[in-house]
Amino acid sequence: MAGSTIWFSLLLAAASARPATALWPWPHYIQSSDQRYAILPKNFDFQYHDGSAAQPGCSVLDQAFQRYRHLIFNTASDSLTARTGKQHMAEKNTLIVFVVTPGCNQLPSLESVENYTLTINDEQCFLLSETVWGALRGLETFSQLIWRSADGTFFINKTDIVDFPRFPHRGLLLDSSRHYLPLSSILDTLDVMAYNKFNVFHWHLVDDPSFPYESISFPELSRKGSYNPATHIYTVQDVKEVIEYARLRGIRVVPEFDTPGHTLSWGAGVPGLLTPCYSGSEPSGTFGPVNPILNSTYEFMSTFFLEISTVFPDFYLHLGGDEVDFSCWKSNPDVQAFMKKKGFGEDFKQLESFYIQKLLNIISLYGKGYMVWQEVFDNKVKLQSDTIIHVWREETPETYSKELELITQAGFRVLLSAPWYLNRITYGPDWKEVYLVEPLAFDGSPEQKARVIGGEACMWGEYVDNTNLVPRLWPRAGAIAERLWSNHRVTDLEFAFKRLTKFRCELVRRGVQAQPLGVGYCEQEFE
Ligand code: CP6
Repeated sequence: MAGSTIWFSLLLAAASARPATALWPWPHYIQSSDQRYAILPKNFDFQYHDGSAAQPGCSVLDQAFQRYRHLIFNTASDSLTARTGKQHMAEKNTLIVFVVTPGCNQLPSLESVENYTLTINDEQCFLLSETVWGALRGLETFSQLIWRSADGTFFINKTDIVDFPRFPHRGLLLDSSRHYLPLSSILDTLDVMAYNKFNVFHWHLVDDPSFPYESISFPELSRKGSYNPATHIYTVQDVKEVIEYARLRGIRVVPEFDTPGHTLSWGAGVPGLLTPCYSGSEPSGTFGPVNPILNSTYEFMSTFFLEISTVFPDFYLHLGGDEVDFSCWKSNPDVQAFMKKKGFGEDFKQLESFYIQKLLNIISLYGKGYMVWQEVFDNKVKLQSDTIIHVWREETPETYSKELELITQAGFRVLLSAPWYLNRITYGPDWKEVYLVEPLAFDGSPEQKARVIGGEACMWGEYVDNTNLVPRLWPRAGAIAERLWSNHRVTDLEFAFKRLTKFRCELVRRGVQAQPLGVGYCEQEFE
């Protein structure tokens, strides 16, 4: 009895000498040992290997080195000169970075390779990657490997990591229409996305309640459609700032301009764009979806999306296409006459398809790819083969799995969001449910499974603004980030809980107001 108690205490002592490796998301291959190396902040440096394709002047990595130096060493309270006495200790004071292919000034894309290896041993402290994007992922992992002993010394253990993403599209949707989100909170979110290895910012910019995007071609859209055209808008300059800030963190920006539904806010700035609804034989004064029967609608869309195609450099635009309410179209006699002429009968899905078809043809002319919500597929719109279908309808795991099966069977690539609504909250550890989602748990061939390119965590904005965005996002979005990055076998809830709890404390240390996962406290206390 006494013997086992002593043994247990020894175990604890050994464990406290080195905190268990707590990475988030968990890497694909890792081997680490108790062999440790001290790091002296004032001597520490990142360096490009002589043979690296990226060299000083590479904006993506030069700036990442500065950010990570700050994140790792700039702890709030104490100085960086905590100890310099024990010089006999093995030290690691340079991380050598080797990038194989150039591309510092490019944008990340769906095809970007994000693999990296980290090697920390007696001989070297080395980060190797194919691309600068992989180097960014490796730098984040490196920053999470460093820990501090009780006397404040920084350490890193002997470690080998080989890592790469499971899915190439790991997104987060923010909704800046239901509530305007200040530019600074979008930029802050991009920082935390990078800590979680998310790589796509899906910007649901506009919707029914407000149109905050300041268009160059149609300035009336935000002048009439934003909550406040002086303060609650994003100028093209703001958008460019978001895109560059994201690029420097290896994050793509995919804007969504959702039509023909969810467009009430477009109406004030573009007279004639929306369908007038009727009550009986008279216009009721209210408006429905975009009017699909007028040439002027398509002329507007051509000009508007030409602008969007140039302002947003990503290959993909998200064109929406969800939740179109047919009642207004039904009420309108001109729409009824158009339906008759086209032979659509009473099938308004055909009218919706007619609109989407024409819109997609316009976008294709601009050399862009597109993503659409699942209804566009469900309604049998003819789609370019590189279209990405976004599964959002919640219902049950059975229904979204069936949807994944059907979409991949038809040969399309697909993104999953249905189980991943962060705007929904419940009392208790609700990260577990989103964590345990398995995107490939549907019936289908290996070729079908390969068409699942990833997923997105969604933060719809009806009940979310700048006051509650951050704690509602983090660390819960992290659970989805790990599902999209790590091996499918990384599903142990106890292991995840320990690491996510520590990662959440690390987020707090980095200045993110991430909410707690449960009862407890953070080792490095905060104000
Ligand atoms: N806004 C838009 C939304 C939603 C969608 N589109 C939505 C509705 C209900 C849930 C989740 C999302 N708020 N434009 C659907 C994609 Cl539960």
